[in-house]
Amino acid sequence: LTKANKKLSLAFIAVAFISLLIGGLMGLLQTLVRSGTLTLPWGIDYYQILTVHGVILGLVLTTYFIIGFQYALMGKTVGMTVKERKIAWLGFWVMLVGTIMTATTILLGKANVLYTFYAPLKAHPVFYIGLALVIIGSWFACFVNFHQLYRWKKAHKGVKSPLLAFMVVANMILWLIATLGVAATVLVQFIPWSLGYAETINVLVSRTLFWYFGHPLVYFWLLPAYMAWYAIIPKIIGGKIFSDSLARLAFVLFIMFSIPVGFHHQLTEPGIDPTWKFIQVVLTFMVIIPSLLTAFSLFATFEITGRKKGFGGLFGWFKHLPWKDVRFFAPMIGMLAFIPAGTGGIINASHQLNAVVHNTIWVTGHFHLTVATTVILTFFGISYWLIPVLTGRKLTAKINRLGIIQTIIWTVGMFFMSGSMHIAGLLGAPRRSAYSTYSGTEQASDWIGYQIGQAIGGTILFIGILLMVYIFLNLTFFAPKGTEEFPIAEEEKDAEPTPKFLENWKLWIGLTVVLILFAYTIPFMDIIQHSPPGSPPFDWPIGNS
Ligand code: HAS
Repeated sequence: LTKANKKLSLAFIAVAFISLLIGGLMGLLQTLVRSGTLTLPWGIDYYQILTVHGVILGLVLTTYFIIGFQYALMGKTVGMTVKERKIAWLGFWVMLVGTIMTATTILLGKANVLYTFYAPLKAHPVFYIGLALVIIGSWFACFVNFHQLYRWKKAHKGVKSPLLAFMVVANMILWLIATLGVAATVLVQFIPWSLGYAETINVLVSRTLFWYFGHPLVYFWLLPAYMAWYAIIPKIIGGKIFSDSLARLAFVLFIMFSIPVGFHHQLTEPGIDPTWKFIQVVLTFMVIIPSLLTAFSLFATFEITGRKKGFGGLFGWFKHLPWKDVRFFAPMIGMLAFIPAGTGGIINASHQLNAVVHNTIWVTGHFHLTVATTVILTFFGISYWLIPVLTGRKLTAKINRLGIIQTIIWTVGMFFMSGSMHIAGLLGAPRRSAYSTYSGTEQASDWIGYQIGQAIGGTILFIGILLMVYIFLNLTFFAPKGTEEFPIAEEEKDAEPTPKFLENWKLWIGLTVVLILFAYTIPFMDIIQHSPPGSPPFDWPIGNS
């Protein structure tokens, strides 16, 4: 990696860690408010801090970390030209201006609309314009990454692309196609409506376009973690990539199946034909397959590596894993958490069970296990080697130890917080509500103990955040100078060659478009046809309806 490339990745990752601190503080405040322990001062609204929390952690932290990490992977595997880097910086600044605009409106209390910004909740237009800029800025990263691989392929005709570069491009294709939905609703519906050019907004169209984006969004978060699991963790444990083809296949399946499934967030939504909900639920079960392939592949890597090192017996290989190396330990806890987290996802996707958990705090528990444990612990695991690589410093034994402690704190905090959320959700506690006794109803009194459990977990997690920010500052400014390894695993020597068709992007993008058209065209036409009078899909300029 060149010095200039390192600076670029570090800029993105620094924004992610600043977001972690701000967003984490808001999370702590929320759990305290919900448990009845704290009343917010100075007229600050509960939904204001909840919006900061969701937007800054769910959208800002993730996007910046992912883009920074992916630039590092691309720079390392296929290089980056000066021109590509300039465009990448331009994207960074566009995103940053957008982020500041959005954050300012939320902090001023002009956008208490949560990270899903469901209509008819309305924010200040600057909130939506800022969001649009963040998305447009991220497209710069897409095109830079596409160009990097294209340039490399041109110079290496007929050669298989490096696995990590393939994975980055797959993730950015997914992102580009998915963000078209949210860009459409923001640009065509929300901005004109919030500016007063449109009198009304078609709620169902906006929610459908949001979830067309909202579900692949979660795989955009997950896939960088999978990049580390497939191609970096094997190197850290002293092994090889189990199967290059299987890894590529998993990523291709994510491109195809992560998008046409948005209705599983809208199963209780009136106005969508049940047949199409059923079809999208079936497709949701298809998107579970690449995760099961991943679980299989990881177990195989762990077992083969252990056995090669001479650890026999049924589970003897388990002992060889470098439990004391935080670069392995943190992502490993993330993987373990993904077993209950993914199971929860399967429960959510099952139509009848969804009726029990939808809009309860169970769902919040689900995504704190998925994105806030599996994904974030893997991102922390990546940070322990990536930040030293970017800053030319060393991960010391002391920071390694602190990292292990940080991981344990996170696990304990999340166990209490997410565990309480899951149980309270099953007892009917709604998500997204401040403290209330619900006029003293008996059912609500059952939730209180779990809300206190969430506050305890939230407090422990905040300590974890402070520790992680300290580790970030240490690795950026204070750790001793030196060189840290950029761990990229190789394939097994006797591996079967990867079939060429896996790199046929036109095929995968074509199939994805077909699936999207299949899953969305008829229901979308239905939605528009049955829109209530006075609520056309796009009601502008005023008076058009
Ligand atoms: Fe989800 C709601 C369904 C995965 C995030 N999800 C959400 C929301 C978020 C989110 C943020 O169908 C809330 C949105 C909102 O605000 O309303 N989700 C699924 C399904 C999966 C799934 C089927 N979700 C994720 C991931 C997320 C995420 C990943 C973030 C990163 N989710 C839903 C549904 C809803 C939902 C409904 C809507 C609920 C409602 O009604 O509102 C699947 O992708 C899960 C598949 C995963 C597995 C696990 C495989 C296990 C692996 C680990 C192996 C471990 C090893 C370690 C090898 C089947 C890969 C072993 C080591 C040893 C030492 C033993």
